[in-house]
Amino acid sequence: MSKVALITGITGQDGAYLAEYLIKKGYIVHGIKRRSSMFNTDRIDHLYQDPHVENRNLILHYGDLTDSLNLTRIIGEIQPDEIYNLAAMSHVKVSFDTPEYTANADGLGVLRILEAVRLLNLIPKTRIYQASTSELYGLVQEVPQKETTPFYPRSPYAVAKLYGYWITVNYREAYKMHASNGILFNESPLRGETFVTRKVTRAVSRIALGMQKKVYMGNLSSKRDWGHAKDYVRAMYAILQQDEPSDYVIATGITTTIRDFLRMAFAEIGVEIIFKGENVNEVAVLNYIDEKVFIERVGEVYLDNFRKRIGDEVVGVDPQYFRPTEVDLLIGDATKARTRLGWEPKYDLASLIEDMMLNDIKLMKKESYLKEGGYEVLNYFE
Ligand code: G4F
Repeated sequence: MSKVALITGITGQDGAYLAEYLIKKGYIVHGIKRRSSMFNTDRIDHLYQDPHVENRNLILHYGDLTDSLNLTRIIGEIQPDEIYNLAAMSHVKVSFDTPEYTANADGLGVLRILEAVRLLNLIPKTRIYQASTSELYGLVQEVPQKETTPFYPRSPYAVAKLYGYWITVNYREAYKMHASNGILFNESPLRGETFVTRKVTRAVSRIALGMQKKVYMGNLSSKRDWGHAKDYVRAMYAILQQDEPSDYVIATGITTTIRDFLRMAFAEIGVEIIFKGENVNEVAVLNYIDEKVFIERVGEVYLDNFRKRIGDEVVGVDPQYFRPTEVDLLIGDATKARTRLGWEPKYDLASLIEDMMLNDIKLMKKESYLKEGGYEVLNYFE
């Protein structure tokens, strides 16, 4: 008999990679997606099966973490062996604009799932993974951050996730549930376009192809520990296969500034940028092109136009992207996951950026065919 998994947030970055991973392992995967007037299943379209197909291994349900009746009905109907709660309002900056919704979905949503499992008498059967986050460490109290590092959340998002973390621990202790937290630090080519890594790889690709002149960023000095979501979903699965539930940090142990991420993304296409100025007046200028690498990664037809841009500003700072309270430094210590789960990441930051850039150059080329030529100053990114 195949095992049954339920993934909330299946249409997100981690949900898509996890669904693919579990299907390959022979699971029947159920996913909850929110109703939208637009299609929102791009990331899992390659896994989609028509409802008329027999013995489907991917089944989607409409639902929302703010609707306990809906969650309880779905969990009751499918009786999952494993629940991965990945759904959330996950944008830190947006959480300052929508704090109440964020608290409801990211905090109380976790409680709704735990209570549904308890009330349906599924505790002996169902194991629960809660997607906790490195943002819990916020104003960091220890470097690097591990499972025992005290939390200090710095956004409505992180405060809501703090509730999610502790209610998971509480239900584990109170009701002997197999419920665990993964405290993750991760990115990928499937990352939403408004998160910083994807915003950068999209913008660098567009600048290389002549579709955009410049990108405006927020705080260039904050540091993040970025790993590949493909590696991280393996850890989620491993956490639920342990005999005992527990909480784990999943991270690479390397931290990098946003400024250096920009340098590395440009370097991926053979371009050197130089940063000048300070604070809101900081800019990055195109300094040098390694034409062989540019031709290989982007294409010869784009080189002449790009050459003319040496000396141009390609990065600027716009304070609208600053956060009322910032998380300056995140760097995780995943020793517990490495020793207990045997988890090791396959990607480092360079190979993550390479994967993201290759993907975005391909995507943006497709997009540019749909537009007329010429530069546009576009700044519709978050
Ligand atoms: O990419 P970010 O928006 O991600 P953040 O805030 O670290 O949170 C993300 O990762 C967490 C896991 O580690 C998740 F829990 C969370 O749900 C979310 O997925 O911002 C990263 C850093 C911040 O310091 C931000 O101020 O980049 C800085 N930044 C600088 N310029 C920018 C920009 N962030 C965004 N989104 N856009 C900018 O232009």
